[in-house]
Amino acid sequence: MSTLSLVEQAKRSAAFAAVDKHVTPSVRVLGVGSGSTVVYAAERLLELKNEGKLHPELQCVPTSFQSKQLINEAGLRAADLDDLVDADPSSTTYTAIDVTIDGADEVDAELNAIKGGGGAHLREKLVANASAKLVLIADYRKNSQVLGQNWDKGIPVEVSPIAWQTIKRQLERLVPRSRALGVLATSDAFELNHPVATLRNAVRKAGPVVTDNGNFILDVHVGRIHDPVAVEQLIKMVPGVVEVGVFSRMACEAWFGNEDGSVSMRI
Ligand code: ABF
Repeated sequence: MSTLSLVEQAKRSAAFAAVDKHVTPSVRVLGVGSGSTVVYAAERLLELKNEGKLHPELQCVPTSFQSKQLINEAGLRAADLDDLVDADPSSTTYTAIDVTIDGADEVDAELNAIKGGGGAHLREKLVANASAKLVLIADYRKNSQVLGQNWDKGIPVEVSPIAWQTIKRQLERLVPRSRALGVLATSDAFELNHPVATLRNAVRKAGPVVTDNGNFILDVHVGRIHDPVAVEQLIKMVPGVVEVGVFSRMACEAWFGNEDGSVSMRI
């Protein structure tokens, strides 16, 4: 009988199913995401490694310090994205990674995702964008029809600390700012005409969370997101925004562990 809670068992089921399907002996470069669900993916990778079922030259690209730690603990070889991208100068593709497996805070019916609850979405998006396939893994709490339906902590937005309050103000006036710029900014893209942006503070220490890259995180509450592509672009356009935790049209598949122990896959 599993001693894991329902949620943890769901994470584990989704992670194992996705790794078993995608990390075959032919995969030479694997992106490894961040978060607690990916911990189970790393557990399965170690099992497959011990069973001799991974490519002998498998290289793993981390998306955070935590991710690098998971790769090391699984006895796998970590690789830097920039070293891989120039490995074959004659290559005509921009994808250096065969497949990336990563978690998510929420996934909608079209596989758009909110990511960055852990503050690693800049490297996660760089790795995802350099991947031929992005496969998301999550428990049933992340399985939504529309973004914002279940995730109530806002869109993680990594911003430069040098003018974070100016950036905050502009993010809270996305609609009027976009109209002033003549940019198609329908508030139909999201629910709130005036989003609320909150500086993510460190839980124990006083003061803001500082990302691996030395930036701050603003969590931007826009309500339900009906047009993830537009929302991602509108936020990314604000000067000083480094990266947005909306991953629109990037994932090719999502695996959800369900409350009843089953696993669902969305393509
Ligand atoms: C990372 O892990 C982040 O993009 C995302 O916010 C988080 C999901 O965490 P968990 O797997 O612990 O729910 O993928």
